[in-house]
Amino acid sequence: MKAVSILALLVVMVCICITDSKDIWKPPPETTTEPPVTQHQRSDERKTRTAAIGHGDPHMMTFDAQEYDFEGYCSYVLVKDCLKKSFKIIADFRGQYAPNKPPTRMVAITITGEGIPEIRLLEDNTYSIGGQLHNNTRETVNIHRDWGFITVRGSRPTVNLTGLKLIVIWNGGTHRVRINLDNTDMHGHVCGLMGNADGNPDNDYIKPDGSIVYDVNEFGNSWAVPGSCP
Ligand SMILES: *[C@@H]1O[C@H](CO)[C@@H](O)[C@H](O)[C@H]1NC(C)=O
Ligand SMILES: *[C@@H]1O[C@H](CO)[C@@H](O)[C@H](O)[C@H]1NC(C)=O
Ligand SMILES: [Ca+2]
Repeated sequence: MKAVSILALLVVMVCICITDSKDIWKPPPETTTEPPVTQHQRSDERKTRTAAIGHGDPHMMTFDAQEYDFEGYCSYVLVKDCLKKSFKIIADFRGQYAPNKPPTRMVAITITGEGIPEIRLLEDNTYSIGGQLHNNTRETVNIHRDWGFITVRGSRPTVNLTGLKLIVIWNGGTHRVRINLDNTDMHGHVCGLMGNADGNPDNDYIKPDGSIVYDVNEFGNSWAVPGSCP
């Protein structure tokens, strides 16, 4: 009789112990499983996030989502192929009331590339290809051979450079440019005000000489096109 109750008590105690140990064995909040999840998310973002945006007086967001304001008055390299130099996108920054007085904003975009005639997107949303102005055109215009085409959507010219997998959407009215770089081979090999598109926002302030700086004005000024300042 006594032996049975002791056995029963033991069984109950063992059960409590197992239940307790299960409760205690919840992983603590900061375990080693968390950092890999974050890294995984970041590499997913690298694959999907390919857009850089500049708008207003100018607020910039790089391909890697680094945000900053840069009040310049010259023309600046927004993005270019740093490796093979296959293309370059330049923005003209100008003061609203005087060429070199605040507030400043982007007033024109110039796209150049190997074998591509120069494309200019202007403040009134007209554009030119190789110097030929297209004013108030609604139809899709092909860019020389099969480099791509320009369509006007809701008055905003959209440049689709199909070979380079590069899309530039411009709205002169809001001084807004959006650049989509869908060519993953280019990621990490571009440079300019929109950063290097390698997935890391912390290394985007890279000057043309390859050095990383922390001062936005030093970074911005380093990308001025020589001779373009008013
Ligand atoms: C486009 O045409 C409008 C009038 O139709 C004119 O006011 C404007 O200046 C033209 N744009 C350019 C860049 O020539
Ligand atoms: C750009 O052109 C390519 C090829 O025609 C097409 O697949 C893609 O959807 C276009 N992108 C945009 C944003 O128009
Ligand atoms: Ca980066």
